[in-house]
Amino acid sequence: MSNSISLTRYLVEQQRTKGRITPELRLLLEVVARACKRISISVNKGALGDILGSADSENVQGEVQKKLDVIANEVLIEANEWGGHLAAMASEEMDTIYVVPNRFPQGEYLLMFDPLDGSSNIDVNVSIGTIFSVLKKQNDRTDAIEPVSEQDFLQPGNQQVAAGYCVYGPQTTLVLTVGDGVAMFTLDREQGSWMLTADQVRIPEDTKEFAINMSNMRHWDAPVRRYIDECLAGKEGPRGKDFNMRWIASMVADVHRIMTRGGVFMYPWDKREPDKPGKLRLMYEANPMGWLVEQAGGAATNGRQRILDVEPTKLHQRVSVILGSRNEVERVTQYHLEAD
Ligand code: AHM
Ligand code: MG
Repeated sequence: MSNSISLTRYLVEQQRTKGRITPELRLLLEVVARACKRISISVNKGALGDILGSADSENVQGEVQKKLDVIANEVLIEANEWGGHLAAMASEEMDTIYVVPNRFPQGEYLLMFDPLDGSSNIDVNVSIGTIFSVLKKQNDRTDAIEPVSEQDFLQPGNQQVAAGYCVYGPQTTLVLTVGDGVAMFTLDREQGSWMLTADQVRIPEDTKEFAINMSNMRHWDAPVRRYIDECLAGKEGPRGKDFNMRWIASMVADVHRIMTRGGVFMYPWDKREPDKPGKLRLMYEANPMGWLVEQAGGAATNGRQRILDVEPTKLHQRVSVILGSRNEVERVTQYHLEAD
C-alpha cells in the first residue's frame, strides 16, 4: 500500500494494466466519487448549510425523506446524467428509474444508489454514507428502439461490474470493488483528492462482535434468536467466548467497521412485516455490500442463499441480510437451513 496512489491512478491501472474496467466505467466511477465528495461537503456543513431536518416528502417506501436524502439524490443524478456512460439510474429515493435525458448521449451502464444511508443519523452527527452498484445493460440495446426499462436493472448481484460505498464519518472514506479485491480511499480535504489508504482488504474469518438491532428480538425467527442467544451466553455458553455488540443504525458505518476489524451484521426478516423479506433493499444496499464483503473474503446470505444469487423481481425489493466474517455467516445460515 502506498499513500501516494490516487483513485484516478488506481482506476487507470485497473483499466490499462489489469483490463478489469472499460474507459467508460473508469470515468463513471470518477464521477460517482466526485459526487460523493460534494455530498461530503454538504454533510460537513451540517446546521450551517440548511441541510438538516425533514424535506416534507416521502419516498417510495413510505419513509419521510430528510433534506439530505433529497440533496444527495440530486447531486448523484446531476453529476452522472451528462457523462455519456449511463443509460439510466435508480435510487432508494425515486419510485421509478431515471432514464438519461435525450439531450445527453446514452451509455451502456446502469447505476443504482442509496444516496444517503443511515438517514436517522443525519441530524445527530453520526456516521452516514452513500452506497452504489453498477450493472451493464444486458445485450447492449443502446441503439435499439426499445428504451431502457426497469427490466434492464433486474439482474442478480453477481452481475455487478463495480460496487462501493462512501462513509461520511470522522474521515470520509470511499470503499470500492471492481472485482479485484476491495480498496479504500481516504478523502484528502486539502488536496481535494481520494488517496488509496488500504488495498486488498481482508475481513477476519472469525469474530467476537455482532451487529443487530436488539430491540427487534421478540420479532425474530428461531435461527436468528438461537445465534444471538448463543453469543449472549458468552464464555459459559456453547460458543465458549464472550461477544461484543455494536449497532450504529447506518449500514455503511456498520459494514465499514466489519471491513476494518471483522464482525457480523444482520438485518433479518422479522414478524413485524411477515410479507416482506426484510428491511434492507436488495439492489442498492445488499448487493453492493454483499459483493464488497465477498471480495474481502467474507460472506453474505439471506439466511438460506447467497445474496448475490437472489434473482430480483422488483427494483425496490427487500431482502434479509446476514454478512461479514465468513465463519459466523456460515453458522447463521446453517441454523436457518437446519430449521427448514
Ligand atoms: P435508510 O437507507 O433509509 O437510511 O435505512 C437503512 C438503514 C440501514 O443503514 C441501517 O442498518 C438500518 O436502516 C437501521 O434500521 P433500524 O433503525 O431499524 O435499526
Ligand atoms: Mg439505506
